[in-house]
Formats: sequence, structure tokens, C-alpha cells
Amino acid sequence: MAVVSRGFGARRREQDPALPPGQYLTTDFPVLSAGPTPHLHAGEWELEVRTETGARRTWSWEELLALPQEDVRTDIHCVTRWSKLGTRWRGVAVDTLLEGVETTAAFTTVHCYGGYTTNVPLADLVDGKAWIATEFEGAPLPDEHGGPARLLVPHLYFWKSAKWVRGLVLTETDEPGFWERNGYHLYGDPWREQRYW
Ligand SMILES: Nc1nc2c(c(=O)[nH]1)N[C@H]1C(S)=C(S)[C@@H](COP(=O)(O)O)O[C@H]1N2
Ligand SMILES: [Mo]
Repeated sequence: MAVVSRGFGARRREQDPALPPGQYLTTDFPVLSAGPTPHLHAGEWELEVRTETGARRTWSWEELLALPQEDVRTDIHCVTRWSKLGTRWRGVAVDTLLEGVETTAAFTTVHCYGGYTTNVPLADLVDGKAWIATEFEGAPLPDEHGGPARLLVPHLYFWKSAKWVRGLVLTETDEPGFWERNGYHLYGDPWREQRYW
């Protein structure tokens, strides 16, 4: 009987302490989308933050780019078990968008062009933990990876990093999004393997 061996090198890499349990390293960048890729023009693009009281703020593409931009280097982990280490992004911290926004909400529903949604506790989007990313590896974010802008919340499984982000709606209760209604975990911590529930 032949035994399929992944080789000593592969096994050693999978013991990398930066890899959460059950993940393997990949060097390519798989595309995972539940529907067709929207092709959005900067002129029609808008980002919205809406609070539980209905108060709204919006940013055009130019307004988003006029905000302070941050360079982020981070590992990302997909629930389908691939991880990438040391990916480089550039974008606006969610903290910057929320400056001066008054809310007592504890959760957010992230809405996307194309209809995808995902839920994230507000605490997981603030204090330098999440960005609206517009660049990947020094180039504009490709359409299939969420261009012109996606949420980046790298400490949770990557389905929370909503592509083609359109808005953050602050909510008082935790409302499951697209994958969460279809069996994915409400929170999605890769270090606790919160894949499905
Ligand atoms: N709008 C939108 N965002 C999305 C998805 C999607 O289908 N639509 N898929 C999610 C899932 S399941 C993953 S793993 C990542 C994949 O991002 P990538 O295609 O850039 O690798 O995007 C997440 N964000
Ligand atoms: Mo995913």
C-alpha cells in the first residue's frame, strides 16, 4: 500500500507556531466567493456606517482615500484550512471611521455590494484590529479579492473579512450573516477552531 507522504518539509511547516490548529500554509491566494464578482467603479462606490439609532455617515472613494492610511502586515486563516503568513495590506482603520460615532451597540453586521453579510462584535473591529483595505501586496486590491475595498479582520477566520464592503451597521444584538446562517460559527476564532456550529 502506498502511503501518501506530504514530506518532512511540509510537515515541519505545518508545525509553525503561527499556524492555528488544523490549518496548512499556502503561498497562492485562493479566491472564495459565494456569488459573482461585482465590478465596482470608484465613482459609484460609497461606504456607510449606520448606528442603532439610524444615524448615518458615508464616505466616497476620494473621501476614504483622504483618511489616514495604515500599512498592515498580518497572517490570514480561511476556514477551508489554508493560511497565509505575513500578508501585506494598506487601508483605513475601522477606528478612524468610528471617530465621533456615538453608539452603545455591541455588534455589527457588515454589508457588501452583491448582498453578502457577516456579523462581527464591535469590539473585534476597534483598537487596531480591523481595516477597510484597499491595497494588497502594494497594488490596488483586485476585484476578485474584494476591490475596491474589503474589510480585513485578520484575527478571525477569513469569511469575516467581507469583500466589496458597502457598510457597517451597528446592532444591539448579534445577527448571523450569510455563512453564519448556513452553519458557520457566530464568532470564528481560528485559534479555538470555531469553524462550524
Ligand atoms: N462579499 C463577500 N465577501 C467574502 C466572501 C464572499 O463570498 N462575498 N467570502 C468570504 C470567504 S468564505 C473567504 S474565505 C474570504 C476569501 O477571500 P479571498 O477570495 O480574497 O481569498 O472572503 C470572505 N469574504
Ligand atoms: Mo472561507
